[in-house]
Amino acid sequence: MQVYLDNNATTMVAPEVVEAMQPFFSDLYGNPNSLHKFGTASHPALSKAIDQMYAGINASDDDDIIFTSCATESNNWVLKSVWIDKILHGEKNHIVTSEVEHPSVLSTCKFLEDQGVNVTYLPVNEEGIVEAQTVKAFITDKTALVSIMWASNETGMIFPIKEIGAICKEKGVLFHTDGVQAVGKIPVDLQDVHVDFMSMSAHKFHGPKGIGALYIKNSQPLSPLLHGGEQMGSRRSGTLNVPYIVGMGKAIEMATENIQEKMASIRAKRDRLEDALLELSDTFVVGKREHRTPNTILISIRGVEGEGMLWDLNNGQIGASTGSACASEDLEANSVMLAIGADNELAHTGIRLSLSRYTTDEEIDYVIEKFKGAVARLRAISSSFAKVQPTPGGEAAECHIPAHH
Ligand code: C6P
Repeated sequence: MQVYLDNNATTMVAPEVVEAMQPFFSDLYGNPNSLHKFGTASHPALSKAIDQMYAGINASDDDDIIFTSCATESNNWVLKSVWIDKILHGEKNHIVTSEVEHPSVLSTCKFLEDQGVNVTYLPVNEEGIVEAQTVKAFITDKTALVSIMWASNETGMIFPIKEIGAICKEKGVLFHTDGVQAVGKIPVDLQDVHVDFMSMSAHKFHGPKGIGALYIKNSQPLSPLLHGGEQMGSRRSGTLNVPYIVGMGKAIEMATENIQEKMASIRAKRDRLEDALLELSDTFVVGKREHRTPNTILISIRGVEGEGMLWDLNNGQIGASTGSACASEDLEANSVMLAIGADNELAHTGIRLSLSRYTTDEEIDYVIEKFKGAVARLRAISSSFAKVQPTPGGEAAECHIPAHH
């Protein structure tokens, strides 16, 4: 058996999505901006995909949804263009974000700091989220933009986006949310929540890699990041990636249809896995499970180095991660665990397990067995665990950083 539990890094493309994309590679391959029939042949499928996107996040007809190459592009676009529009050519000089954003937000903010922008990186609480009142406290009359993720890729924690959106609206500050780990996993209703810009990525909800989108409320102005032709109303130039757009539309439709049932089924498997792993002594999971996306666990096992654990799991045909895939080569401690106050040693033990709607009960049984075996093996050879005498009966906790021994 092999089990893929790294669905926050990327997901399998759903077979129905592959099927929907197929005709647009070698059959209906015209450029949709060409006037001949080869070009116009893809228009119905493009319109359908756009409709599926609007329905998937409950956007209104007045809003824009612009396709991009990935969420990294969408995040860069918002941050850099708000800088150009409101800071270089405006009166503002401040951006508010959090310490736990994805690198595509944090690195862009560092770049903007180098350009002279004042950036505030908000701290998180012990569950790893930014509280709405913290956002409120740091907004000034110089703030151009607040950028806070909807759900964390590392912990699955869901941020209070509705409250933060209301605060930004009240204060007249633009609000961007990185919706990558929320869309397709939990209900995202942009009629209910005030958001000016939201980034999305198809490969997180069983669509293809290399296609993302940016939602823009009321089609409001935002300088383009890519200048060129007149595609997407000149908002984002570049020939439309028809098969991938069609795939993203199909994928969001499938992910959001009966989402409550899908969530309940994934959550039941996730909770069973989590309960079993928390039977191990000296383990803890970041964030209360009812505050998380239903598919994610960030678990820490004292005395078990994350990389060693990944190696053992990999040998057991299980794919997991120590955190964000794009930061996994640097062997640094998990940054979200550090942000919530874990000590350096503990922050090196984080393992992210992320399920999908394709994860089966048999796979969960298999992972429980292999995981427990790996922990026993690694603890037996762990010098740091030998030094720490585990409490009799162990300490297992959700959302609580055990005191440093
Ligand atoms: N996170 C992870 O392992 P792209 O691939 O550019 O479409 O998406 C980037 C991105 C942006 N925001 C969030 C919250 C994300 O989780 C990701 C991708 C992966 O956590 C790969 S680093």
